[in-house]
Amino acid sequence: MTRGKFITLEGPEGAGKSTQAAMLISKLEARGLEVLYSREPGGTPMGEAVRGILQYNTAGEAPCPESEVLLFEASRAQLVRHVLLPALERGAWVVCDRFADSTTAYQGFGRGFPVETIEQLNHFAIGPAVPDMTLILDVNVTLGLQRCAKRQHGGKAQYDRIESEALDFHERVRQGYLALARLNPTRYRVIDAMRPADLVAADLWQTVSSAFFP
Ligand code: T5A
Repeated sequence: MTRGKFITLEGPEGAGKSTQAAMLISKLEARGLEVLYSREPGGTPMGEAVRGILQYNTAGEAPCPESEVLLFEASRAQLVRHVLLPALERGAWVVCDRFADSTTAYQGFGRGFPVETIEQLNHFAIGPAVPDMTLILDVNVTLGLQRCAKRQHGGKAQYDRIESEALDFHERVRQGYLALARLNPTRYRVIDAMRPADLVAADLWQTVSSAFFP
């Protein structure tokens, strides 16, 4: 059985990753492929519990920055072993809404942990589940946060723990993604996500189809 392809969607808050994941999956399924959607943090019972701790302090306290890194990695390790690798090995394609590059961007570039340390932890957590393609949906941080606010609370901003970080944190995250893309243009593709969703989807499909269905 040929291993399926693994595509990850990344980007700052409100870039439109979930919206684009749904549109991409429809197009892949229309080609007769089995496609699995997953998201991070989450995607397993343990990962969803960790998501609550990370976003909404459901353990009753906020994780310290070091715990935050390790909780993201723990959620990821579980998702990889219990869901992603079995799917890829049976030939399914996987579209994941955030993955290891989020930890590099948010905890590395955003929080300021050494990027090499984060990449070692990512490597330990993901093992052989290296994405075949990572689509970075690039959006201006102010526009992205405005989109999140509208979606969640009818225009009234009320953000989760990480969305509530200062604008300069989110700007470092955005610039971190763009730096990753410059270092490895083979795996990463940057898509301008500041346009209407259907234009972003068309660009994204052109990128995916020209790589995998030439
Ligand atoms: N995190 C995560 C880390 O710090 N480290 C890690 O290792 C990992 C894995 C996850 C949080 O955890 C952090 C990053 C995050 O802060 P989450 O709830 O999963 O949080 O949130 P995000 O992945 O950030 O998703 P967002 O809430 O930012 O949204 P999306 O998925 O990017 O965007 P989407 O599709 O939900 O769209 C948001 C709104 O914008 C509209 C949509 O209709 C929706 O209302 N929209 C557009 N509007 C105009 N034009 C477009 N092109 C639009 N596309 C979407």
